[in-house]
Amino acid sequence: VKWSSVKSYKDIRYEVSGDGIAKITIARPEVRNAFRPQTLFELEDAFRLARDDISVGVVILTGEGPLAFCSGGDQRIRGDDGYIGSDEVARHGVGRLNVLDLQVQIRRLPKPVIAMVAGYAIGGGHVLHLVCDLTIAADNARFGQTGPRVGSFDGGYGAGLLARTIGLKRAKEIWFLCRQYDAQQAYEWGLVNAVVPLEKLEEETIKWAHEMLELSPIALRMLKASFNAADEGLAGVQQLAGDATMLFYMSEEAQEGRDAYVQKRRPDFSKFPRRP
Ligand code: 2NE
Repeated sequence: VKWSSVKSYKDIRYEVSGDGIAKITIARPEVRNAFRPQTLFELEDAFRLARDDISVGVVILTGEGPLAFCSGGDQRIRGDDGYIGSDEVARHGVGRLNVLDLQVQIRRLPKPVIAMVAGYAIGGGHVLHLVCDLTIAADNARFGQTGPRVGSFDGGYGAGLLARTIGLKRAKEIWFLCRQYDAQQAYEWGLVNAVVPLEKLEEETIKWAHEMLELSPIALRMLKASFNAADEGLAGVQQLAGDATMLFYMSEEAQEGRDAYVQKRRPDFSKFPRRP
């Protein structure tokens, strides 16, 4: 695949393949791709572009270099109330935990998101791969949470979704002991979908993306929303109901309602069956 850059950022790269794949790369390898508020604002922007681009069907989230996917929040700029940005968008000196907004955005994005993990997926970086729909890991990948060691925790998706993914006992082990686990262990636990040699990581991830690109976009969209719905409560119902509205808008029956309003006449729904 020959990637083309769509927009330039400071902390990330956003590229597209030209055949339906968007790739978003966290590019702070000097800190194992730890994120700061700026990184997260940029990631949110790139995911928004990927969502709005109707030629994009699958999004890959990854980290630069073979050493890390992401090592979580940048501890060097962690203030007393969150992570403090120094750049234009976030220089108010107020701490943020805006990775939580990104997690919601990835879950909500109506296209499959694949985490492509080489090296460490640790702390908030581990939760980022967790909220992606699929994870393809290189054989050098290492997974774990560090919260209780560095004075932090993610009790949202970080705890609850982890427990749903690999079971309560294992999720508690990961959080309570702060150990690291290799790719094979993660595979055996169902935390990742496949483990491949590092040099084959992108090739294999693209293969998975291409397989999904051959399938119905609306069926994939509905499945993603359905898998998430129960865990999201009313927000999950809202997303599914929104998709139902979208599909209804595409029907003659809904269009009759719109046309009647615009033409200032009574709608005639008589030809539409009361389905059993
Ligand atoms: C990721 C890990 C295991 C890598 O170890 P290693 O030995 O390969 O590299 P090293 O030497 O530790 O790291 C290389 C450089 O990257 C920096 C290091 O400080 C080091 O810098 P220099 O000494 O070269 O100057 N670096 C790595 N991770 C960083 C980070 N997160 N923040 C700032 N600098 C970082 C190892 O580096 C590691 O364990 N890193 C820390 C992982 C961690 O605890 N992350 C935060 C968890 S809390 C969180 O993410 C969070 C949350 O819980 C809730 C909401 C939001 C965020």
